Amino acid sequence: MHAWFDTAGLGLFIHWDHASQQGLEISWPLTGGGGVLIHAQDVTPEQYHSSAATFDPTAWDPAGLARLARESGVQYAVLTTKHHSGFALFHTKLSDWSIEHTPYGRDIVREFADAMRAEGIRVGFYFSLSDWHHPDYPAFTLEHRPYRFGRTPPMPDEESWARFVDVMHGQIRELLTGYGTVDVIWFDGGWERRPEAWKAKELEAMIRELQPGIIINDRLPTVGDYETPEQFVPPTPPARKWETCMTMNESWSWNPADHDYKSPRSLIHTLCEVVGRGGNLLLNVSPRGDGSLPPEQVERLEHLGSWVRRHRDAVLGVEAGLEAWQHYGPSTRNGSRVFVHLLARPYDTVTVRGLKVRRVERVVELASGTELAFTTRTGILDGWGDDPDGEVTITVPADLVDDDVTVLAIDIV
Ligand code: FHN
Repeated sequence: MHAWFDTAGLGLFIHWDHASQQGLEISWPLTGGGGVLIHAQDVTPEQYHSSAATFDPTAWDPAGLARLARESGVQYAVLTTKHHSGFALFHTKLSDWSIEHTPYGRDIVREFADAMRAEGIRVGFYFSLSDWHHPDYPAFTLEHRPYRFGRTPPMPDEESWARFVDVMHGQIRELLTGYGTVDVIWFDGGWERRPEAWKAKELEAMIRELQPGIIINDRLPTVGDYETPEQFVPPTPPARKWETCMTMNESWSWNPADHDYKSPRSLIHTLCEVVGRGGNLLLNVSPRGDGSLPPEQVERLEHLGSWVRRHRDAVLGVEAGLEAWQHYGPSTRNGSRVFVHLLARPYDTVTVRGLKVRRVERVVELASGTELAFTTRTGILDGWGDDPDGEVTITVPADLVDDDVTVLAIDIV
């Protein structure tokens, strides 16, 4: 895979649509809500689509968002260029259903990509294969309710489908030719049609030709470089690279009725759990209809960022650390330095097992750089060997315990 992605650690997901003006979850309300997304509302497709006409997010501040992302440790950002609702946040010659034909008019995808790159953040495009607005898909109507996974809306006749696939491939070509280097393409919605219908292999060939360095997620059926568990940290890490995408509350896009926010601390714990198992966390934010981020989400990003700035070396640019039995909690590694993340309290000392104890050079509390006292122990007979495995017990002074997660760095020569 790509070295940068393997150890990226933290990405930012951005779910946004004109319907954010109505405070609606993205796309699902037009199908009648959804069992999976507990806060998704039920409105008619007509009502859902109506807010495209007034979309004018004058408070959208891509430079501010990119700065906040960089300050929070974000390494890549993925924007919904087009969700299942079919509305494109970019200018497309292949449809009128886009930001170009709204009061705002400017190309949000371009503004996003330019702003992220200016802050050194890699650029990712989310793109839904399913399109509940395009007549050839066909568009989702009241007759298609209730929504059934993989069965609605029904497959159209061959000609309509061929036209749709041309438009869909064409829009992806537009995204991959007009916006500079695109680091990640993040597909979604592939469950509604069979793999052959998407012409997945042809699409992959086009993508790799246009953007040879790109990473493709696993949701274009039969294609993909990495796995995307959703809203969940897998107990056993997938065999290949993976990324957990997760919302801060229970909605992907701005929903003022959803107050089910995770605490800032639990988001930091999730980041540690994910990177400790070799994954990346793609943490979602949801701009409001005017483009501004809700204060609850800014607060969480800032809190996370303040912790990441103090513990950057332990979560960014690292790989999975020790085996689960060696330490009660996540751990990461960068070369000869092992980081143990202390998520559970209380503790006076922390014991890490199965280390080459004679090679432990030093232990520091990462945020302050304070060197910590430690003792080692091996089995009596093992201790007669040259390079025995044993345990290291580290004293952690109470005043160095972090409110969220304390990290100890162990240097093993
Ligand atoms: O239906 C979407 C949902 O709205 C959201 O975009 C998530 C992000 O992974 N993906 C889909 C469900 O798997």
